[in-house]
Amino acid sequence: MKIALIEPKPPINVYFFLTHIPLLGPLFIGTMLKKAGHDVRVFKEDIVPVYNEKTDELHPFLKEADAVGFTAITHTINRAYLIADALRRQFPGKRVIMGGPHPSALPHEALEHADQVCVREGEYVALDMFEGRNNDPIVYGPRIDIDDVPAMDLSILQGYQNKRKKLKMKYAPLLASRGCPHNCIFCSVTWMFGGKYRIKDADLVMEEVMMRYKEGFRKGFFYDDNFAGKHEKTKIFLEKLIRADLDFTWTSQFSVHCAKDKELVTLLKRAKCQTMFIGVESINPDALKDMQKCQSVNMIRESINTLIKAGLRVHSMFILGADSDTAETIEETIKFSRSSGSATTQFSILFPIPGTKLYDNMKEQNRIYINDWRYYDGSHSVILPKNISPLKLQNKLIHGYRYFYSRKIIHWLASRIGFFVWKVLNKQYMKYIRHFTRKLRKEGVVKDGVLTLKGFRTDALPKILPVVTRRKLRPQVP
Ligand code: B12
Repeated sequence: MKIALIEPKPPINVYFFLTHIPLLGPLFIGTMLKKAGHDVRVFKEDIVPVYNEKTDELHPFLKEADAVGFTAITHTINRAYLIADALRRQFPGKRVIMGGPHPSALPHEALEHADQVCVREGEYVALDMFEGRNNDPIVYGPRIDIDDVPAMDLSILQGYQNKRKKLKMKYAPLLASRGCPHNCIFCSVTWMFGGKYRIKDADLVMEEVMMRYKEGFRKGFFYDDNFAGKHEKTKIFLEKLIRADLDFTWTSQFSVHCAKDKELVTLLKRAKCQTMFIGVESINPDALKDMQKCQSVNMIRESINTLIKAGLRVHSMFILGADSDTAETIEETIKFSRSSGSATTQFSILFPIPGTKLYDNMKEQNRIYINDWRYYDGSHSVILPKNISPLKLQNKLIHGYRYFYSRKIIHWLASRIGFFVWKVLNKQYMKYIRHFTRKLRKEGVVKDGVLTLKGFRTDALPKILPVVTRRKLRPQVP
């Protein structure tokens, strides 16, 4: 069979510098389908576009394919639906299968654009779905044994090498674990992969690192949500990596807890871990509690210090706009981002990912005021924050980046250009939240910068942002 697997491009890409990092779902599933004898091609739309909506033209391989699979997060799901609809319109009867975080959380929504939806992990069910042995509309993927997953075959990823066989992707995609023992209210990982942390056999991970190294990669990105979830097992892998003595630096995500283990920190440095992505989220203790982060402000401060002293680069990630956040606490968090000594930083506005506790809470409290999935990327305010107006929160995000990246001229320039482009692309959105905030203030929903949500009906708000007019924008306040 000819099978195309697609990762749609995001609508507004603020992560342009990381766009060549593919989601691994299509690569894992594609590798298994290829091993079963199918002609599989993975299209990451940032690298190879598959659909031109102006001409309604699909990529030739999609026209020939017997089945087309999509992976999508919430931010990219609208594009997945657009391409799937075009496919089904032009080629009725072509099998369309969806999977990934968003279809897993809202399978019935995805089924309006696909024949089948895979909920959660796909490795054990994808072959039966594509080969037509399992025709259930919603297929629930069981938790897999992570050692069963073969090393990714990158040759199926279209355009990852250019014509001179040079790598277009800078970072080798790698994965050493699945699942996360924590359950932060904004994150869908524990819901998707479970609270039991599964770590891959160190020899298998090492084999994959060597494979990528031989392909020419000199940098790697471990997609793990918590690279050192089981310290002792992680140490076994790190020792193997140190013994191999490769010219290979790498990056991954860690929790602040890892810094308590000095031996682990030393091994990370010796194994050429370069940048550690740390989920700091906030230095407002109440906001940490709101988000169910099991970490204290002291722990955050000490951990970052330890890691920097050990010579590791820290990329700290913050979330602004938890219920206990005010303009003042957000400002403190922003100030901390710089004083912490982090090399780079990332600010996100708290937003409700379908499938998470936060999403359920916000729906129940009727606080979602933008339903258009394209804005669910952490750079837009889509829920009513409690102690700050939406506009102020949005401006804090922009201010945070400007503040952090104002020390080096090159960073200063990049952040100014970045936000200029962002603002141009988001002109309508900014107009909307400006108007919306004014309206909230006028109606008394915002008093002295604080929201009083009693009696406020967000369901009266327009569903699709770009087509709203000022007249239609008015929220109804009884
Ligand atoms: C690497 C990564 C990134 C990379 C870029 C990846 C990319 N190309 O988009 C970077 C760092 C740039 C990034 C950025 C962002 N990310 Co991110 N990221 C991840 C991370 C850590 C790994 C993704 C991955 O490959 N996972 C491993 C694979 C195996 O899992 P999987 O994709 O779910 O696939 C399995 C199943 O879903 C299923 N499946 C998947 N596709 C298909 C298709 C078919 C046909 C079938 C049958 C099955 C199937 O089978 C697969 C194997 O079991 C995940 C967390 C996670 N652990 O998944 C977050 C995650 C995907 N990111 C997330 C988010 C929100 C973002 C951002 C919006 C940033 C933010 N502010 O938080 C941006 C947006 C990026 C963009 N595309 O515009 C959320 C998405 C949730 C959602 N519903 O939207 C996740 C889940 C983390 C979370 N907090 O919950 N991210």
